[in-house]
Amino acid sequence: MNPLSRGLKCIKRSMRYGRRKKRETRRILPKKHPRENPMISNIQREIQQAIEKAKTIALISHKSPDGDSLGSVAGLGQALMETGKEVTLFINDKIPERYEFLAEKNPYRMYKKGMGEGMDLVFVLDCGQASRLDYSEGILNEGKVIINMDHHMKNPDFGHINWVNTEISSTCELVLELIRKLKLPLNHSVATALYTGIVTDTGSFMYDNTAPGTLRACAELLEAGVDKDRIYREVFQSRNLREVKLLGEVLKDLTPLFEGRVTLSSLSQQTLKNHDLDIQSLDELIDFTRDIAGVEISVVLKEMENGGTKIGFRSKGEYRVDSLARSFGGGGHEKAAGATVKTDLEETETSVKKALEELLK
Ligand SMILES: [Mn+2]
Repeated sequence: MNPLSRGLKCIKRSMRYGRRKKRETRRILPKKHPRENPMISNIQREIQQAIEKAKTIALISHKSPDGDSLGSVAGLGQALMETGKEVTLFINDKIPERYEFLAEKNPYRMYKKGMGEGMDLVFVLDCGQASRLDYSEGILNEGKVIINMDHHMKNPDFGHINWVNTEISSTCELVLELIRKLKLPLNHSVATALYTGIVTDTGSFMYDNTAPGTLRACAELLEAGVDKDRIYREVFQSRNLREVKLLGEVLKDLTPLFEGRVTLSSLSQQTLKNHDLDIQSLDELIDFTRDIAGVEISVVLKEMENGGTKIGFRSKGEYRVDSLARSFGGGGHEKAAGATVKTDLEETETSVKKALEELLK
C-alpha cells in the first residue's frame, strides 16, 4: 500500500470514528417517547387526589363483560388494593368461561342494588355510555365520587371526573398509564389483567388501534411478569366444542347480502338452547363472517331471553359502523360496534337491512 492511500484510509477511519462517537453521545441523551410525559396531567392529578381522599373504592364496568372490562376492573382494582385501600371489584353479568381464569386472583363480586351506597369513590371503566351499566346504573347515584375512564367515541362524560381517550387501544392501556403516572404498584397479576384487555381489544394486535404506545405498554407488562401463555391458552385456545359445532352450522348456511358486501347471521334463543349455549356464546362468529373476501360489514343478531335483540356490527374500515349502531341506540368504535333493541329477531333483521341499504347506497 502506498503511503498516500494509507493516509487516506486513516482519515476515513477517523471520520467513521467521529461519526460513531457522535451517535454514541446522542444515545446518552434521555429517550423521549411522545406519550411519556413526566408531568402528570390535571385529570390525573384530580384522580390521584380522589384516590388519596377515599377509604372505600369500587370498580365496575359494562354488562356482557369482555377482556378489556374485566381486565381494567381487576388491574386497577388490584393496584389500588396493594396501596391498602378497601377495594370492591364489581361485575354485573356472568363472566364468560374464557375469562374465568381472571377470577382466580381477582375477587369479583356480583353487584346488587345498594351495594355502592356510601362508597367514597366509584371507577366506571370501559363504559361508552352510562346505560351500558344496565341494571347497575344506579351505582352512579350511590357512590360519592364517580370517575369515568374510557376509550369509546362519544362518551358523554357521565362521571364527576372523566378521562376519555379515544386514541388509545383499550381502557386497560389507559389504566396502565394511570398506574405509571401515579406510581401505583404493578405486580404480575395486575399486569396479566391489563395485558388480557389489550390483547383482546386490539384483536391480538391486528386492529388499527394498535399504536406504538400499545406495544410499549405491552412490553412493560411483559417485563412485569405477564403469564401470556396462560392468557392465550385460556382466551383463544379453550373453545367450547358445542360452540364450534354451532359455528359450523351457522357458517354452512351463510349467504352474503348486498352483492357479497355484507353478512348477516341471526341466532334465536331456541338455537342457542338446543346447543346448550347462551347469548354470550359464539362471539367470534362476527369475526369469521367479516373475514371473508369481498365482505365489508358483518352483522350478528342474537335473540335475548326477554325477547329483545342484541346487534353486533363489524367493519373492515370502508364503512363506519359506530354511527350505524348509534342509530339503533347503541355505540362503539368505527369498526366494531353494537346495540341492544327491544324489537324481536325478525323485525330487527328487517330494520338492520334497511339501515344497511342506506349506508351502502
Ligand atoms: Mn374496551
